This record gives sequence, C-alpha cells and structure tokens, in this order.
Amino acid sequence: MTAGSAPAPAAAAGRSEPRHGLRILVAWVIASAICTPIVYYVWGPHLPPGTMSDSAAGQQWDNTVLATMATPVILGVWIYFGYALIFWRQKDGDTSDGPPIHGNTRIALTWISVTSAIVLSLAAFGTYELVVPAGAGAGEGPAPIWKPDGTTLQVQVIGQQWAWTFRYPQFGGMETAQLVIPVGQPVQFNVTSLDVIHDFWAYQLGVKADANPGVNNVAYTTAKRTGGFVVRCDELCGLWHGAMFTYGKVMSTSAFQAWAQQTRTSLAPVTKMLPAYALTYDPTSIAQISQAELKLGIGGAGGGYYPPQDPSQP
Ligand SMILES: [Cu+2]
Repeated sequence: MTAGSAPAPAAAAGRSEPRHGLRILVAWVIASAICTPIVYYVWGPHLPPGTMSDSAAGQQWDNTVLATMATPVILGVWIYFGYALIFWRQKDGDTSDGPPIHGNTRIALTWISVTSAIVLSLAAFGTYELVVPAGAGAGEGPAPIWKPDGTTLQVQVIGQQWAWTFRYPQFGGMETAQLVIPVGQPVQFNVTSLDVIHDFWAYQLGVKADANPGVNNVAYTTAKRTGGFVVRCDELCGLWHGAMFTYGKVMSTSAFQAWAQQTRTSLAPVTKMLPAYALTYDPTSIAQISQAELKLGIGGAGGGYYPPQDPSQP
C-alpha cells in the first residue's frame, strides 16, 4: 500500500535493480528443458496425420520437428510476457513514460542471429523433407521430379460433382467407387477432375492433391499397414461439396489382388463402355456416355456414370 516500502531502498541504491535478464533466462532454460522433450516424445507420436503410410509418417515427423522447435520460442514469449506483467507493472499513480531504450548492440545481434538461424534451418529442413521422401504425398503435377523406387500401382482418382471414382489402368481400366490399395507397395495416384476444381484428400495416408479438369496431378504414397482411411474433397466445389467423401481401404497384397480381379470381372461390361483410360478426359464426351448408359438402363440415378456396386463387397 505505502508507496515507499520495498522499492524505496532499491531506487535509492540505483544499481540494485534485480538482474531481470538472468531471471528470465533461468526460467526459460528450465521450462524449455522440461517442455521440449515432452512435446517431442509424448505429443509428437499423436500429431496428425498419423503413420498409416510413408507420406503420413513423413508429415507427422515434420509436424513433430516444427512443434519441438516452436516450444522454446513460445515459452520465451510467454515467460517474458508473464515476467513483464508481474514485475514491470505500472505502479499506482505513476503516469510517467518508461525510459527510452535504444542502441543495445548485444540484444540486437542476438535477436538477429537467433531468428535468422531458426528461419534458415527451417527452410533447409522443409526443402529436404520435400525432396527426400519422394513426393511427400502432395500433388506434384503431371511430371513429378521425385519418384519412389519400385513398381507402382497406378490408381486414377477422378473427381466430379459430387463423388470420387477410381480407375485402375493395370486392371483393364476398370472404374469403381471403391478405393482399395495394397499394403507395402508404392501407389501412384493420377488425380484429375471431370468438371470443376476438387481436391483429393486421403487423410490418414497423408495424400492431398488438387483435382483439376484437364490436368493430371501425380501424388505418391506407400501404405505401411492395413485398415480404413477417409477420402474427402478439400476444395469447395459446389452445393454438395461437404458430402463428397468416401472411405478407402488398405488390404494385404493377396486380398487386394483378389478384390481387383473380382472387381475387374464384375465390372467388365461397364468398362467396355467407358472412354479408354487416359490421364485426362473430355467432359463433353463423358456426358454422352452417361446418356447412353441411362438408355441402356445401367448406372445409377446420380448421372449414370458410376459403375454399379457389387453388393458382396464391403
Ligand atoms: Cu469436390
């Protein structure tokens, strides 16, 4: 309450101001030593998008590194802010300005070198992570520079308002509403659209590639374990954009082969009517096919372009 009790001797002494910088530094070092390993080891393995594929695992690793590097930075801001709130509060009745501070070369140099080191190392890390994991699960356009080793299973992803279909050129060009891939084999997604701009997002696989009409956009991934994953459209594409999702499956190699052969056989009559497999399609000719399918009484009410579902399939 009384203005003079504690600060008076300090003010009188002039130099006995506590070493604020050292206090903040000690608090920051202790907090960082505790929190940074927690972020890396405890939070990191739970960061999205998980580890279902190599591209997903790569993205999780990126997120873990970024979160770990951000931890001391955020703690520095918070601790400085908290310290300032507690110890540098304006005293009651004190309406004077603080002293002008300028020309602290040590602080300026430290600030410039530390922030430069952080930003440049992140730029190097980001570039390396784009190149080395061979595609990182993102669409690389029609002529990818970085490709995975080994034989790839090719799956064409076709977006249209408002559904995804998938063509398998290595299985006779069949087109199905089911996305099934084998575990352990590199998959090459060739992503395109028949109408507006969509975005193919297989979340748990860490694959995300724009689906543009007239464009073949290539993305790679290799699934690391079997199971289901979600496929969404991630580009606002019209009235039913929010309903444009489906579920995909990663199967064992033998189960995938069995599924693919069976589907190829059951879809054979429809496959014959489809346009030949191509990297992009002319939507005007597809509309004619759709009408022809309707006349023949095959295909669904949603435009007739979708192959009928095999009810024995899950
Ligand atoms: Cu869409």
